[in-house]
Amino acid sequence: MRVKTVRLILGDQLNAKHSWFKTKDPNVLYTLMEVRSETDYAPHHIQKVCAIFTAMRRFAKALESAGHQVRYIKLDDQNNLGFEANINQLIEEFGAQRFQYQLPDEYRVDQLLKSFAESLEIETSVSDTEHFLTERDDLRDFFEGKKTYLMESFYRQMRKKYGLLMAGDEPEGGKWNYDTGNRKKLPRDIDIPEPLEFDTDVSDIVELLESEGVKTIGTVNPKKLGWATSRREAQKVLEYIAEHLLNRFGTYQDAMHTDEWSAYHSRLSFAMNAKMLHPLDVLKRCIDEYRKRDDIELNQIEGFVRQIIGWREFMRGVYWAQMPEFKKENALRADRALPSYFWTCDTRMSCVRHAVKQSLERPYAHHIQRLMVTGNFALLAGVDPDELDQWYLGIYIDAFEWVEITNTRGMSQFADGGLIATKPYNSSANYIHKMSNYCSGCHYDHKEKTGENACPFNSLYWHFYDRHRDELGNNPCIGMAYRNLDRMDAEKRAAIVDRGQWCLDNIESL
Ligand code: FAD
Ligand code: DLZ
Ligand code: SF4
Repeated sequence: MRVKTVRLILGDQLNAKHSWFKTKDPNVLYTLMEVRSETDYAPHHIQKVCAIFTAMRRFAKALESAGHQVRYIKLDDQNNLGFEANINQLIEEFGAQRFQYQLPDEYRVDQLLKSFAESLEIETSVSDTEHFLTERDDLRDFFEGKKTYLMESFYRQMRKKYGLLMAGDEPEGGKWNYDTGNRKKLPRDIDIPEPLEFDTDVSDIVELLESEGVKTIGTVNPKKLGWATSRREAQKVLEYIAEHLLNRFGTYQDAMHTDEWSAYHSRLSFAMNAKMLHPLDVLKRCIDEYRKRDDIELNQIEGFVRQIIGWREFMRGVYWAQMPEFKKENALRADRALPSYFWTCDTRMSCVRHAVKQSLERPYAHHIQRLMVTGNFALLAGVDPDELDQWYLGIYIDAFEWVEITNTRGMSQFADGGLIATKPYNSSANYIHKMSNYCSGCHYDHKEKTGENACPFNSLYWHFYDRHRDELGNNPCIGMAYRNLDRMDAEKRAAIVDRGQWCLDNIESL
């Protein structure tokens, strides 16, 4: 058989609605491939690899059933030598005259495919993924010449552009942002609906990863992968969220609890990042539900809309405006090794233990666990952002570099020197105690700053500001922290900073 065109679909390009698939063309061969460059660029959570391979295999089957020609290359297929060699083989085998691919979302793969395409002697072209609501370079133009990228101004423009929750030119309800009403702890007696999970058998993939020696982290029940791995399953999760979780999404967005791993969060990031679901479909379904029901208030839906057309699109724009330099940013010159308990959860700090344990059991933690527990601790401790990126990139099911690195280096670690966040997102135990029940079961005392039982976050918080005075002292958004530090009794301040130093010197034993 001969085909004219070979089209590559990457593991996070599972967009069944893409215009490529509108017509069935016997001259086109679609190919998806499981390759070591992608399984090995970070130590991925085993459930993440299982979910991606399952979703890729299902997508390939669905294309075939719809009458398209597909060549699916499994990890252990003979002659599977990676993207470039495999595509070359297909071009030769089918006598193809054209190679086409979709814009990769990761800089590394973008560069690789760009230079590979240039090296080919046949015609090549690249298409949009038809997934995002902005073009790759929109944000660069939007913030041209600015030192800080303000998400809020981008978000307002997006609301207007897509007419989401708008009353004419004004935001519905009169305010753009209802975040101040969204900071509640979970009440004791609240009955949170169980997250909707599936029971996909991934035994064959688990065996494949073992036999091929792919290094993974975390655990999996091979008979029951819970994550949505097809468009149909992802749509079921979306329905479930609209009906059962949206009404409290905003209110408890920041809350953490030892018995809840996702609370009112949507867990849609993987389905969206793999492009099984389009962000506008998600938003339209949820806004419809909001319009239909009396018990979903504006703060719930506005918070949800902001995450998706605001933060998600914004982070993608930052990525393309700042890469590849962004990957080297380390404004606070953080260079500490990532403590081993990020891989084992063996620490007496209850909040870190819970967040890491949960992430090893399920490749998921919600935003505040990532930002204010693991991220906050790493920031206060001065962990090398390269090591931290590897951790976040591997452990979470939704982790793809465009959204992982911008959140980790930018939002969480202030390694970009304040491009994304005007001040570091950090806190002492105060915030964690306010938003969770973690502290009540902790070895450490959340109220104490000094002494051997004092919560490490409390002294590390002040140690952080003390040691970064040169970089942060003149930042007007942090003035209050420095005023409080300077107002402290000198002896007390020295004792806190000493305790912080002790925590750093003994970080493995915390
Ligand atoms: P929900 O709370 O239900 O939010 C709805 C959707 O909004 C999410 O599915 C997601 O698509 C979007 N969203 C929310 N916050 C953000 C954000 N800050 N940036 C981009 N999109 C957002 N998100 C990823 O998708 N991949 C990552 O690799 C990733 N790494 C992160 C690393 C750190 C250190 C931090 C602080 C955040 C990271 N995030 C990442 C953002 C956020 O934590 C996740 O998108 C969210 O927890 C996913 O869970 P959910 O689908 O239940 O989200
Ligand atoms: C994350 C991932 C993994 C683990 N494996 C594959 C794979 O075998 N084949 C593939 O095409 N994609 C995989 N992916 C997703 C890619 O890393 C992702 O498509 C690129 O980073 C572009 O964003
Ligand atoms: Fe975390 Fe400190 Fe609270 Fe323990 S006391 S759970 S270490 S914030």
